[in-house]
Amino acid sequence: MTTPTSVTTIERFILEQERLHPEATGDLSNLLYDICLAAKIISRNVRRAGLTDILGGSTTVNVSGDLQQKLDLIANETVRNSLQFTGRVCVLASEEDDEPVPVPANVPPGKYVVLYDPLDGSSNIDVNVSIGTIFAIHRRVTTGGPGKLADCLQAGTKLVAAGYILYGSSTMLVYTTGNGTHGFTLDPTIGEFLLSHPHIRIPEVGKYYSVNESNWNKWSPTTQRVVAAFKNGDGPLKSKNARYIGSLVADIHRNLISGGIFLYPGDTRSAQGKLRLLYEGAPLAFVVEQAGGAATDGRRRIMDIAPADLHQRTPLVIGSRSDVEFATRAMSGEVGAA
Ligand code: FDP
Repeated sequence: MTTPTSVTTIERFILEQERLHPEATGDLSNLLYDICLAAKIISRNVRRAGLTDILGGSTTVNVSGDLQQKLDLIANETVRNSLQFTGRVCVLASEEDDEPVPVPANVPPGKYVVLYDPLDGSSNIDVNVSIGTIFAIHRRVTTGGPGKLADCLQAGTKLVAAGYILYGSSTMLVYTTGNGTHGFTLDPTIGEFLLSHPHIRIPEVGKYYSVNESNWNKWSPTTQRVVAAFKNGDGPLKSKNARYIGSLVADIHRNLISGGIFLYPGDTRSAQGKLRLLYEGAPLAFVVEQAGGAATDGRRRIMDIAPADLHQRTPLVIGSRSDVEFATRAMSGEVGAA
């Protein structure tokens, strides 16, 4: 752990993890460093956002219908430019782009595929509330030439690594390669991510429930009963405190550390809810499961869902295992929630 003369940088940690896999070529380690670089650049821009002319909505609307803000566009390009020239990746897919972006023709396509949400929680940018970047790494499944859509359309169970960067009161990078979930805090004085939260374990039962309750009238009676149970208690289930930032990475991170359940269910506007399976649901499910939590769409484990579409949405129920199991049992009709 960290002492005044010894710190565990993310580089040292990634290298130690790599040594557990003698067959590793180092490409994944280097890809994770590339992501760290993008994280530091985005973090710098976020920290200076009020000072430079990068706040405010731009005129474009992304494929999911959200107003893209300038910082979203900058973050999108920052991740792409940090990853596409190294020969480690064959294709990138971003929540902000309509189609997958193969690496440039003059770059040898690598064996990894990266899907990312460059700046999640964009409605919070202008008001100085925490936002985040989410990333998901798969191994390529097609052969020859640039990466293709099929490389991107893989279930969460195939993920090699996933994580997020939270631009909060400090900047944190939290990730998993399937060997636990680990958190690093950016020390701005030395420009390094330092291991601050090794082996994160989410409490089995959470103290928070996080949901946009203004959607209450748009929910099914079952969803209403589940949320009411978290709010008021239900038999052995104790009532919880509400916390909802409306910035997914921040909501997930708080619940990961303190324990809680986050829900973005389907409603009368969208049966599949709002969040995207490939850029949000699956990578966050991997992180939370590796910390001992759970994630479902109200019926199925998120990690098991085979995607059919790059930008497909999914209802999301994620967090402390016991709470997710309660909600999922109720939503899949096995037991009543109230
Ligand atoms: P935003 O629209 O601000 O980009 O996926 C996008 C997201 O934020 C998530 O970060 C957040 O959890 C959710 O949408 C908030 O949606 P509501 O405003 O409908 O609650």
